[in-house]
Amino acid sequence: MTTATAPAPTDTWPRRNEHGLSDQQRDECLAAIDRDSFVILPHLLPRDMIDRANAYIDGCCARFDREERDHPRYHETNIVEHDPVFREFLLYLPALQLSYDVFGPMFHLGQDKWTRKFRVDEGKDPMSLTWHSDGPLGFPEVNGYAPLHTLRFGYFMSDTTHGDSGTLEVIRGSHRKRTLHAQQSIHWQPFSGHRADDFETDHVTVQGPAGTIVAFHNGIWHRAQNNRSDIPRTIVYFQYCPCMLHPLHRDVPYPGDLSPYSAEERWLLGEPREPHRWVIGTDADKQRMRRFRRKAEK
Ligand SMILES: O=C(O)CCC(=O)C(=O)O
Repeated sequence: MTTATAPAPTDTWPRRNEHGLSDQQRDECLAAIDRDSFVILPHLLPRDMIDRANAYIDGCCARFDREERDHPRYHETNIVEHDPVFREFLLYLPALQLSYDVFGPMFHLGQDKWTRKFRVDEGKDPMSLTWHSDGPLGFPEVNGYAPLHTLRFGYFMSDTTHGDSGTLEVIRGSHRKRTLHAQQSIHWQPFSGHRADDFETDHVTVQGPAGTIVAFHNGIWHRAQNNRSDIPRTIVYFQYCPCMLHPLHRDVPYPGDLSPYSAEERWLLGEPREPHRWVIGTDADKQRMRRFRRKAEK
């Protein structure tokens, strides 16, 4: 087993979330995802975003403890609306640059969630996850593996450089192996569980300080086990996908009032529109994410 470690915080620690990737860094990240199924971004998340997200999550966990004493599950989905800091995650420039690189202008938010795991020594923490891939379920493999249809960003809100933190583990390059739970042929069969496979070769434990950002392909085999340390392990996930794909937890078209949000946020959150504009898009639609193009295209 190997360990992938994030860069240590330095003077170049970005001060603002507008700290984007250069075109060369974008190329390097895409090449790493294509080769390894994941990449650790060259930037750490700004410290103040980590602090504000953790302050919000601390408050939630305290409330869950009060409300659900028996088996509290420390997680939430659809968090953009819960605290202004999550709007900054939604628009985090490096994530949107890479999403634009992969999907072009017609992508939107596929998932937004946080999870915190406290120490659990006995039994399985309901928030720990065994080996799986993010699909696609009910969609055939293409040439033996899963095409990229979601790009996921995991933002480490806690340090995971110590052992037994319950951090993310992955199988390097597994998006090029057989998909763990996709259809194996065009003949649909009901889901019968993940395939058992080789989870030792190219097994990588992703470690890093708070602020580490990992991006990965939906086809990657990954897991996160119990936290057996005294440091709560907290992660925020934001995932992007083509607009024609339905987000995992959110209602689309957006059912509420989008007037407080910017044009980019409204697009990512699934602003109501005519059906064909979810799939093909008009010229105006394709302008919405134009800010995230490469410098060379501008
Ligand atoms: O906690 C983690 O980092 C893993 C989460 C995960 O595997 C998932 O949400 O699919």
